[in-house]
Amino acid sequence: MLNKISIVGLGYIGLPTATLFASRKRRVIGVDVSSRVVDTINRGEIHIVEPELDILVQAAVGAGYLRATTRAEPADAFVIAVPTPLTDERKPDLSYIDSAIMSIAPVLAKGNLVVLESTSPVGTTELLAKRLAEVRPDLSFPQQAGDASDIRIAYCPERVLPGRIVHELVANDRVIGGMTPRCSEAAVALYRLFVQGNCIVTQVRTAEMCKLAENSFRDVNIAFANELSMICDKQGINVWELIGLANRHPRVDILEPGCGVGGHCLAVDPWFIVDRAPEEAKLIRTARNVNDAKPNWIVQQVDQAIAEVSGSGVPVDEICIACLGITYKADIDDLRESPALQIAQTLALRRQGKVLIVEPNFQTLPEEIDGAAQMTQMTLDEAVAQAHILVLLVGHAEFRDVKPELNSRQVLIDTRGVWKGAK
Ligand code: SAJ
Repeated sequence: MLNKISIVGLGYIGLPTATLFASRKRRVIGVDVSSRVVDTINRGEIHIVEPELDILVQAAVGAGYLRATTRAEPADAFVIAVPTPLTDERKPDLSYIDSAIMSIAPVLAKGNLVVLESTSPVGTTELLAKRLAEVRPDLSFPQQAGDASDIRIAYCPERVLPGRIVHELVANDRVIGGMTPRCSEAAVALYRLFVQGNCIVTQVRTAEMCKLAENSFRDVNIAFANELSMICDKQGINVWELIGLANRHPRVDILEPGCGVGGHCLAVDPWFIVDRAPEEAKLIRTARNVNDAKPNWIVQQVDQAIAEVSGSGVPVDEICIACLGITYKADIDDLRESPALQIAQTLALRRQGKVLIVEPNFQTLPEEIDGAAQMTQMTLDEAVAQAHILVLLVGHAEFRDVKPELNSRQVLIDTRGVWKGAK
């Protein structure tokens, strides 16, 4: 029976997931530690930016299927979708999962299903089951009772792309890793309520590793492209032309170099594999280090451009640098772990007042990044008119098709190859 579903963690994944269960006319209790988030949702509004989500939340709350609260309540199924960040030592921080588990433990009842969605190191779901068994000795769990357990437990990662979350939650295949076959069955029944993709059953650890492998695969391939870009720069080769030619091979698909890897996924998840297999995860660790070193390499490129411009007679302290784009990837307004922002802030802190920001996805710069480093936001045309050096950091649509006319004394550093082919 899946009449009442509780989603613990109402962020980028939990809230869309809650609205999709609500759209299937299930009573959904959204649980979040933030009363601001809870109050926003109960007003039928949203606290994150994601296309279509505001309409879904308004409909779900308006129809009485979705209600948010800060305290867990009994339900037939619980989905844990809380953050799993890294500590400063690049270790997985599982404290949010532990808090979420402790919040639902008192309301668990025989026959309930608990699904962990948060991206987690391999073995986390079994730890979760162990913790629940410790605090609820009156209930039996899969590690003790196998298929006859009172509580069913599974791991089910999400693989949605920010900006397309609602569509991909419905359309993408889901990997379902139950701790026992009956745990998997229960989890498949839950996701079949809205998933139109395939629900593929596997072992719980395989499901945990699948998510990490997907993102590590992408991070390693981006690192290859970034390393290639630094090699080609040294050897006077246009890396964009090179990649275009190499990708004409029917079985080669080199990804795009950039100014680094941002977001709360690729920059984080591979470290979960490294943490559990430090000796074996050599390539995965190296790829992370290559991608994390790219922003500094871009700053060095800017330093070379400053020397070039000052050599043409412009006093160094008058040299103006325009950073085009500061979000973590194109056409979104998300700054999480953004290498472009890291570069802009590094330059601004070193060149007080001489760094311009062109960021079409923000009307005004968020205060947490504006005051400290004296960055001035303006339009692309204004920046082109004033800047001696233009650094294209993010391939926003606003930049992609129209390469601005630069004069012979201006220097362009295009870290995304956006204007390689523009007219
Ligand atoms: N990037 C490059 N070159 C590329 C592709 C990406 O430099 O060729 C950079 C982007 O600029 C960005 C970063 O990598 O800074 C990550 O971009 P992304 O396109 O991988 O997107 P994310 O991180 O928002 O989403 C990823 C997706 N994972 C995969 O594509 C394997 C998404 O499906 C996951 O659900 C998401 O991580 C997640 O939540 O884990």
